[in-house]
Amino acid sequence: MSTTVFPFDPARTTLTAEQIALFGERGYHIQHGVFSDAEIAAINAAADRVIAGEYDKGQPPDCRMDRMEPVDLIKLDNTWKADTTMANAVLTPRLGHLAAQLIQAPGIRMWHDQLLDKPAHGGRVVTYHQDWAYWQMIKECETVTCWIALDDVLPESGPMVFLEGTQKLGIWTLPMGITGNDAQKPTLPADFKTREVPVIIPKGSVSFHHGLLLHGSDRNFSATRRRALVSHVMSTECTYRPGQDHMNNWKMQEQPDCPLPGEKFHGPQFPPMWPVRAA
Ligand SMILES: O=C(O)CCC(=O)C(=O)O
Repeated sequence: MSTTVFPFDPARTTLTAEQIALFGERGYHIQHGVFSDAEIAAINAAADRVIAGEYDKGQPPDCRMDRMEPVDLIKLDNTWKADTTMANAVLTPRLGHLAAQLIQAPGIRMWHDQLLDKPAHGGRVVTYHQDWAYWQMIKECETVTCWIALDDVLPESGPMVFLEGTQKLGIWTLPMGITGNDAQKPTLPADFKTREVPVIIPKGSVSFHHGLLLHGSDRNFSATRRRALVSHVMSTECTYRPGQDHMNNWKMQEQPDCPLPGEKFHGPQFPPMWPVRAA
């Protein structure tokens, strides 16, 4: 079993002022060619190993939701703990550098990752939601979701759909169940101008969205899998606010170096991604 490293060249992940301003307006940014085809093949091989229960780091991901019959969505959380190639991919400074520029943060830490595998002719609806609504234990909404396409995303393969600009509405709705059958759109203020933007991107591209942007996705109607590796990240300035339950709350309590209420997130549950530390 080999592990893959992802070399970093800041020139390839430096954004223009216009791209950063557009993220502020629209709530999302698409960066093409972040990972090469060979790198995506290596990530997919690692993802299949983790799904099969092979962990080169000697421990499982924090959470597995892939044991239902029929399997309609494979969802694993914190695969970075289980596999070195997965860790190298979701923690790469390529993502950290891009996310830091988009939310103008001095540094970026991992919040958690997710491997999402929607099977062909299947998969679930992901109800429209805002990520930060589920992450109220992060006091400041300085979060970005970096969604790495592991397959070419087609209009019929259940792409994410963004409701452009909705990050400006603040906290909106919290669906009761995030996955299921409910594709219903939230009712927005009548005078609020938005449009639906399906994220149709080739594998290796990465879609970035703000923690308050409303988004969801449909089932996969295509004949191929729709896989994504998602790196949910936050500013290094973000602080812990107890209250809402989340996998990360109980996982971080298992570590000796765990943030106390009001402290900045730190410790092994939240690895730093940016800036790059000297070796
Ligand atoms: O991949 C999907 O269909 C939804 C993913 C999502 O909601 C997210 O990564 O925030």
